[in-house]
Amino acid sequence: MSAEVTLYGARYSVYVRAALMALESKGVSYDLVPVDIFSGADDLAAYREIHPFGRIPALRDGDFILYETAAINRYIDEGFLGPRLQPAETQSRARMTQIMSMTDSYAYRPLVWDVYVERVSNPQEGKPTDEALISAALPKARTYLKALHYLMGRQAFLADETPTLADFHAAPVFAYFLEAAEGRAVLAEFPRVQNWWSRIQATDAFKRAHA
Ligand SMILES: N[C@@H](CCC(=O)N[C@@H](CS)C(=O)NCC(=O)O)C(=O)O
Repeated sequence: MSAEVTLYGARYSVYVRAALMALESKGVSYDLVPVDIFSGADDLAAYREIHPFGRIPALRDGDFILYETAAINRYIDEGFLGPRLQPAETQSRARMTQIMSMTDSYAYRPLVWDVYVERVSNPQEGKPTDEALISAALPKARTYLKALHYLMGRQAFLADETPTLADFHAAPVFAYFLEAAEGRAVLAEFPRVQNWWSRIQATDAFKRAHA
């Protein structure tokens, strides 16, 4: 039986992982077509026919092509059977969108590129670490986690009592950030966020997307 949708991308990407978490949560069958955006290969020109900005992921459902992870994940939730991945209540749904946007705008670059890549990935690849980038990123990371602490309040997940698209946006960013000792130290300052991390990490969707 053929898969319901095609996802283009690579499993190392936080945004691909966010889409995989949505697909896995919903139980949608998919083919993951490998696109290694950092390979520098000439054949990426063909991928730009699908995603003109050359980022991953992109989704194909029949003739319908969609890029931008927030749009992809809303489509997966609204277009397929399975558990609801967006809060029913208007204000919670607005919080979900807010947290997704905050993660894109204020967390992805400092937590993944400035902390994880500089502290963990560059040394593994024999590249130098820019300590100034890490130092500048940590206050930004603290601001993000502090905001999550207040916005999630006493809920089990970031925008509701069950996982939503907000959790799928944030969790892959945390997975990289927490590979760095500095990331783990920042998380320890925010016990509510730390408890959320334990819960989201334990979900099958997280495990399958990060396998
Ligand atoms: N706004 C895009 C961001 C996707 C994105 O930046 N993906 C990264 C991988 S995690 C990428 O493709 N980077 C390639 C590049 O920066 O050239 C989305 O929401 O899908």
